[in-house]
Amino acid sequence: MMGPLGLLKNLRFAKLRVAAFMAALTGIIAGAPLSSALAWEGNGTPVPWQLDLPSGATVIGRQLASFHQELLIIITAITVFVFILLAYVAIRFRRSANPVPTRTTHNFTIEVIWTVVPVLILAVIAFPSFKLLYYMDRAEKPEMTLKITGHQWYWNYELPDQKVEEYSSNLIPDDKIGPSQIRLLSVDYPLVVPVDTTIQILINGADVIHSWLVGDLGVQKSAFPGRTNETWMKIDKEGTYYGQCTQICGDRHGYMPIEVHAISKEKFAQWTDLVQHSTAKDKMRDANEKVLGLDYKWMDSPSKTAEVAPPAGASDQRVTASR
Ligand SMILES: [Cu+2]
Repeated sequence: MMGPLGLLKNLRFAKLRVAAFMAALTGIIAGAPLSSALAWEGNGTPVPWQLDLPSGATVIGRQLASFHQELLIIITAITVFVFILLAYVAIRFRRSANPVPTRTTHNFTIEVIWTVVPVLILAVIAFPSFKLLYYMDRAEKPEMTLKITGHQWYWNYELPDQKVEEYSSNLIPDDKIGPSQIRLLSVDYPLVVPVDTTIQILINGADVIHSWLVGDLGVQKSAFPGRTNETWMKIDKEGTYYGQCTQICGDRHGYMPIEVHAISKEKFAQWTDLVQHSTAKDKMRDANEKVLGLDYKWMDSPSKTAEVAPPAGASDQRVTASR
C-alpha cells in the first residue's frame, strides 16, 4: 500500500517524466527543419554527423530530395499543431480546473473540419508524389541500355549497346582493402557509365528478390526473378557513387555493394574500347586501371578472408543443382 507521501513523490516523478518527454519532443520537432538544411554532400559513403538524403547527381535524385524537404515541413507543422492541441487540452481541461465535465458528444463544424483538412493535406502531398513517380518510371528517349541482374550475393552488369558483355561485381575482401577503397562498399569491377546520357535501366533478379539502390542517383529498383523492371538515370556530375542491396536477400545481403563510376563520354568511349580490344589477359582490369585509375595490385595475391566472398557464379550452381 502506498502512503500519501509516496503517492505525492510518485506524482512529482510522473510530472518530471512528462516534462522531460515534452522537452525532448520539442527538441526533436525544432531540430527537424534544421537537420534538413544540413543536406549531406557525399557519394553514398557514411560520414560523421551525416543527416538527410544525399545532395543528388541526377535530376530525379534532386527532385526526391526536395520532395522529402517539403514533406518534412508538412510533417513538422502537423506534429507541432497536434502537440500544442494536446498540451492545451491537458492543461485547460484538467480535473482541478474543470470539475464538472461537459456532456457534449458532437460538433458538426469541427467534425467537417477534421475530415476535410486531412483530405486536402493528402491531396497536396499526392499530386507532386504521383508526378515524380511517373517521371521516374521510364526514360523518354534512352541513349543506351544498362542491364542489372541481382545474384546471391553480387551484381551483374551488362551494356549491350557498347558490346560490354555481362560481368560480375564482387565485394573486395576485408584484408584487401587499400587506402583508396572503402570497406563493404568497394567492389572489384565497378559499374562504369557516361555522364549526360539518358540510361535506360533494365533490372531483374537471378535467384531471390534484390534491390538496387544508389541514393545519389535517385535510383532504387527491386530486382525480381522472372520479371524485368525498368527505370532510368541521367547523371550530371562525374564521380564515384556507392549503394547497397536494399532487399533482405539472404545471409550475405550486406555484402553485395554497388560502386558506380560516372565518367565523361570521351573517357567512356576509351573504356568500352579497352574492354573489347585490350591485349591484356584481364581486359576489364586493364580498362579500369588505365581509364579509372583503379588499383588492382590486391588481386595478385590470394585473400585470407576470401572464403566469405564466394566466387562469381557460385550460387547459380547451387540453384541449378537443386532443380
Ligand atoms: Cu541482394
